[in-house]
Amino acid sequence: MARTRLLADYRPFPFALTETRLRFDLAPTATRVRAELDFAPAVPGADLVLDGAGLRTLSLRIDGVEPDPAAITMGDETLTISAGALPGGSFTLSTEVEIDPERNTALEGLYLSGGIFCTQCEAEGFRHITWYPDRPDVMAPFRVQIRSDLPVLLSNGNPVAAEPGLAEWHDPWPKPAYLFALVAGELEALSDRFTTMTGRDVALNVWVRPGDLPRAGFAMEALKKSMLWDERVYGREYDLDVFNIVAVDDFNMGAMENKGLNIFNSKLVLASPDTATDTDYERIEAVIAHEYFHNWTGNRITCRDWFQLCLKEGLTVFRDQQFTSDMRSAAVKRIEDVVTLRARQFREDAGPLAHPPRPDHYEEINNFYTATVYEKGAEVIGMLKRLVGDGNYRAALDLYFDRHDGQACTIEDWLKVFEDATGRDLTQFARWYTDAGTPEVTLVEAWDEDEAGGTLTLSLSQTTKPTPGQPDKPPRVIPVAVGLIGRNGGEQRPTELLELTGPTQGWRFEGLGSRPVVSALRGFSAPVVLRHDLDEAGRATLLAHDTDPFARWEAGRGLAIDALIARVGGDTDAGAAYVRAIGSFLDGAAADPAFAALVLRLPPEDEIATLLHDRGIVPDPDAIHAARESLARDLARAHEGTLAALFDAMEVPGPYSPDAEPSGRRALRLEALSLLTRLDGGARARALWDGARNMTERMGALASLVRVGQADDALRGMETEFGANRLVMDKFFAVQPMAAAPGRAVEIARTLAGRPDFDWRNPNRFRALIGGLSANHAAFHAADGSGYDFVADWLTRLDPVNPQTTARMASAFETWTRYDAGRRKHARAALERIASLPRLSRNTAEMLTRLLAAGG
Ligand code: B3K
Ligand code: ZN
Repeated sequence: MARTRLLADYRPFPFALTETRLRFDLAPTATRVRAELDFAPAVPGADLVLDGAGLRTLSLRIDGVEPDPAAITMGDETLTISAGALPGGSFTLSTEVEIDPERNTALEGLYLSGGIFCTQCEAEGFRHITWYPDRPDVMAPFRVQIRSDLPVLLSNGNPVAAEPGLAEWHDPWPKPAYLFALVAGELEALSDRFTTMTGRDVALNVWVRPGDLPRAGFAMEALKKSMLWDERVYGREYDLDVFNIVAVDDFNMGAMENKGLNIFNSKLVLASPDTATDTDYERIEAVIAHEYFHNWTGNRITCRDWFQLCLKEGLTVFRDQQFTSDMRSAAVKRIEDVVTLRARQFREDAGPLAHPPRPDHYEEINNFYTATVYEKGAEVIGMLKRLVGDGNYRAALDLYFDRHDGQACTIEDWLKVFEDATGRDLTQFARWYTDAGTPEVTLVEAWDEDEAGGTLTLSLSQTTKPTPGQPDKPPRVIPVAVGLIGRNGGEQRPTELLELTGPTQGWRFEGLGSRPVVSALRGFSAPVVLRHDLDEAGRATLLAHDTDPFARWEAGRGLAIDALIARVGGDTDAGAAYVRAIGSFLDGAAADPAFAALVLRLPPEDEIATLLHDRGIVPDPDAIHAARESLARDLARAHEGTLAALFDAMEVPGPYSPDAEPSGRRALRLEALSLLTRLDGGARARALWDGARNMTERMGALASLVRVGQADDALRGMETEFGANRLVMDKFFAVQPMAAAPGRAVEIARTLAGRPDFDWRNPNRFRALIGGLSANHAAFHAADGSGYDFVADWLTRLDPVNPQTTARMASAFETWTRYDAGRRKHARAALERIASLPRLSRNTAEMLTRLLAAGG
């Protein structure tokens, strides 16, 4: 049933909640929850509306007395006590309910994961635990009592009592219900301590299942680095006596920032060289940091309502990106972030699910934890920082923390601190938060040799295509960082930030002597599509000489894209300039292997489809796949010797370390391998698999073997060695449908789905296989509709069990309307089949309505 929520409908909660006391008597199928809530009226005469879902209510009292039943109205997920039944002043509401964690397969509220009780309350999960004003602007200190025979009983805040069968926790920092957490089970801790900048001693624990302790050390190190970094860079100190992290196997997303008790998907905690790849290590470090950073940006200062989600998520992503840049290579991190942004957010912005970073309506908020809210939310902050400068950014953040500590805030509050700290008017800038769509910026150059010793005029113009519900897009302020490189490779002008505010503007650069190559959108200074007709020689110059690493990488990317698009269009030999430029680049590749690995990687097929669609061409997934494969082969053939030498030279001797330097070498080695496999049929990959000394080498080798259909032995070996390790087996389920030849991938996925260890109720396993297939562009978009059908069948099956993960994965279909009529027919049929499910969840229903609306 649709229930549209509107930003415009926001009203403050008419009561203050001064304390929340909870008591849990844990039992797998019948947990009792007693709640005592101390309310003080803020608006006289208001009814008290509480949220609740799936609760068996045993009692409800106001100051110890049962109210007249006539004063209580039950709604869909609400309970209203009419004002007349409430005392005029403060009162305590006590309730007792029973809930069933074992049958909670949706993994929202209190549930069991492999015998461990755990919770997930963001966004609206707390209402599955007890009657409560489940909205982020109602904040209270919590006292929690847990009764259970299980040995470890955790909640938020500081422990105040622990005896066999009972634990009590007190969280003094007022928080909304979405930050509540409880964990109970047989767990072991890796423990450490941290002394904060003012000398407070904090106990740190990473809780895992017995047996997993040896894989918890990296997460602990990442936590300590994050705590130190936030003190050093943002002046933010931790504020409780303990900080607990718990790893669980069944989790709908990556992790959750509950106050003092972060709960993590085990794949983002557990790591050892033989089970986790370099990429896993980097993600673990980033997500541990992200959740920790939420303690200030999210918890101490939270969101007034869920429309403001990017207030905490955009800022916290921005902070975790800064952290990773500091811990590793800033250039590499920036390029990786742009690759992800284009693959996920630009794709979202260009399709039926487009929405602004701050949406103004939704049916189901869980559908808005998106690339736009997170990653574009972070880009918007990056632009703000670029526009006001680093010093002003820091001053604005200091003001934000001072002014809003303990509050539930809005994007307007956020922009106001920047206006107050810098004196800058951010009215136009605010459009980045309210307007959906990716602006297209066109750069046109005019060169006049004779004027003022050689003058270059750059004219920039912007347009943004309509998005659902937003036909008109007024111009935004777009910071475009530009530098000029001489034809001989030297930098002629350092980076300058051009602020495009109107539809079209021009800038003049005089006294240049000879015509330079324009290096535009340096550092990816704004999340826009830049159209800049740079010729092949210009791009090659930038790839060879640009001082800005992003622009350098982008120049190589541009050459690759031109080659791929020409090949898709039938010019099968296109790309000589690209192949040549990569040849020169490879000579110096060993100097920065991580960067070189990114330069060597061809754009993903889905991105090529997006680019074709942007140019008004209907993408043919088979032709795109063929073009990408042929270009990879030509590249390998042209540089076989160099690539083979790099493959050998980039071997990392000695014990494994996940640090940036050795990871970069392995990344380059595996890029070289992936190209060489196109020539040697898998010989090198097999040898690497046989001699692999860590999971990074194994997975690199395995992906190459799967691609050429030579992976049977390796896959058997993987099962024998790692059959009992869930996280490694997730990789087994993911790599096959993802890397297999498109013609075989659906059949491979079907076979995998028939295995007894395809535990599809586990979100990681489901995402591995179903997400793996949807990530294989030409297989998912198979002309006969088999890819769509496979994914739709599984979404149909998962929806009654876990709506949140189903709805999330339905976004695989977000590009369906850009393909040909035959494919569109299959996709529509698949989507309509899901939509016709008798009891479709609100989550999935909303996604399908939006997806199908795009088909006209
Ligand atoms: N805040 C959580 C995400 C909650 C998702 C709810 N559907 C994790 C994070 O962004 O840190
Ligand atoms: Zn977050």
